[in-house]
Amino acid sequence: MSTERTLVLIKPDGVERQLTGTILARIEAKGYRIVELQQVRATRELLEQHYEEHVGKPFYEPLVDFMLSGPTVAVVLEGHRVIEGFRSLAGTTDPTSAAPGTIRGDLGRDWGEKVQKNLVHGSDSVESAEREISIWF
Ligand code: DAT
Ligand code: MG
Repeated sequence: MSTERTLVLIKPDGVERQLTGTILARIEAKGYRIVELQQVRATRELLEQHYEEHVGKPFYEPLVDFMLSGPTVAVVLEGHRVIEGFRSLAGTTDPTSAAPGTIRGDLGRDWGEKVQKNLVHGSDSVESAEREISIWF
């Protein structure tokens, strides 16, 4: 039984740069099913729950301010090993070193600011996925 669900966010940089369709097309082309999708304005409270593991880190406040800067598209995906699979499609956290062929590697921009504008979020485990889906939906 390896059909999983994961939470994907298209972050404000992705929405602002009108890459929502491009990113969703890559996800669908891989064969993952979109089971929920909504564009939302996150609140500070929601982000504090979502990023609870990062509260107190030096990049936390700039990260939250960035996530408050515009709408986010929240998506629930379903598919075979989709948690690992989406993170593989997304590429590593830092867009400068993310591999070509990945969303972050091909499209992400690190402007040298405090927060990397790395376009997407993907849950990193079954437990995080369940927790994050319940926060956003
Ligand atoms: P990921 O989004 O790849 O799961 P993460 O959970 O470690 O990465 O961090 C969450 C977000 O915080 C990440 O997408 C961008 C930002 N971030 C992480 N590490 C950072 C750092 N060292 N400097 C600036 N921003 C960082
Ligand atoms: Mg993470």
